[in-house]
Amino acid sequence: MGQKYFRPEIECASRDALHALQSYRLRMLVMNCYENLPFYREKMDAMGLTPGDIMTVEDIVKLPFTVKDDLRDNYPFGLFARKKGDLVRIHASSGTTGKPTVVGYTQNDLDVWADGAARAIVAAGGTKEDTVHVSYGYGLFTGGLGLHYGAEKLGATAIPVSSGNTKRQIQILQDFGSDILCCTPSYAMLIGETCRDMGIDTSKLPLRAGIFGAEAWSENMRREIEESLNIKAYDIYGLSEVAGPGVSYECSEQTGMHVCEDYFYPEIINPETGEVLPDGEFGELVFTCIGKEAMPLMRYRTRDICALTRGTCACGRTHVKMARPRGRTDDMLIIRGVNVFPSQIEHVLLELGMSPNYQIVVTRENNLDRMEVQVETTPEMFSDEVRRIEMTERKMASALQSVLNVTAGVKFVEPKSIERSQGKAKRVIDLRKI
Ligand code: DLL
Repeated sequence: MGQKYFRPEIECASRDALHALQSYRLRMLVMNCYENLPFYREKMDAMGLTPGDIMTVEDIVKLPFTVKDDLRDNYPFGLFARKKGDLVRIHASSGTTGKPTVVGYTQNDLDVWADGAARAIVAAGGTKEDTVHVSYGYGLFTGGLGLHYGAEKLGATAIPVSSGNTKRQIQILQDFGSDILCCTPSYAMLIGETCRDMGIDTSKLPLRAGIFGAEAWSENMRREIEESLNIKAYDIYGLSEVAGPGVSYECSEQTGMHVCEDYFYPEIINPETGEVLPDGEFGELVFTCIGKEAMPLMRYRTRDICALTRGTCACGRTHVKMARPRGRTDDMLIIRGVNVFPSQIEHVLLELGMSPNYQIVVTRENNLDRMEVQVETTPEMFSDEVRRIEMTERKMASALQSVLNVTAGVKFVEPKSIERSQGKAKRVIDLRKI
């Protein structure tokens, strides 16, 4: 019988105990920010706030927000609340535009992060007896080292494979008998596809679970991965600004991801007004790093669109759950004035039994936006006559129109013609010159 929790006293703590811990840690965070970061001291002074005004977590709404541009404006180390000698690691995330965001960690910060990742592995059924195959990239990206240290903290055996060389990944899965695979969901799909091409019967592999995150994925994609790799697939969420993977994770119930809210205090806000939204409503996810020393962000706006739900989970954990992020406020496409999220398109494709390998190409012709969804044909469709394929394209276009409220062209492309990703998939090619 495996273990159920990594730290039961925290993961299943009473709400009162959590409230007291969060309030205490919030007070510490505010003092740390006020004393060590001119950026926050100036903001608080301008708002007429002193550290003494923040006593319990309910007071968090008085604090200022932090946005990604604040990190860029203070590039590289301006938001570090500890001197260089106290840091033991630096990560950075490149993002799509501008300077990277840089994050520093003390040893305590790394322990906090590894604790979250270890909780995630245990929640996915992992134990110290297991071998954890880590195919997230190692390097400035937090995926590889995050799961790696989580596995070691648990006492499991980490295999630092990193991403790439898919055939070698499969060889290691076979020869080393990995129990748990950690990578992006799009890379898990590619590993499954490559196993099939190589004629490998995945039911013969010891692999039994996967911990997939770092990008948005859907329930349908979960089913595809579970089938092709013959495993149970779990979601994991995190972001480098806040720590890395393990900020939240799925348990056996798979009805949302438990946030490690003893370290990362979550809120959902209306992205336009900044007002806090009630549980269950979708809005922008915000985190306050109440467990961290070197980069203790206050109310960091993640841009992820998400909702929170409370109540003790059937798994026994008491920590709040976050829904799968629906997309990001910044990867939302605006097509002829209509907001479109790649995840909505993916949902429609998979509902109709199409390939999960797709790309969205946006162009502008005569001042009018045009969106084309390119989807790979499946091997079965390949033998279909042209007329049938055209009919399917029309059926998909009409399903997309009714979900998105905007017209999208659909074009089938040959199997394997859309570039596969070994990290985060690139779904949108926006060729508009605006
Ligand atoms: O992606 C950390 C990570 C590594 C998480 C491995 C999970 C597994 P960043 O590169 O800073 O960090 O990107 C963070 O990725 O704000 C979300 O938009 C997205 N993201 C991360 N996990 C999920 C998930 C890592 N499970 C950004 N579902 C976040 C949807 C996710 N989006």
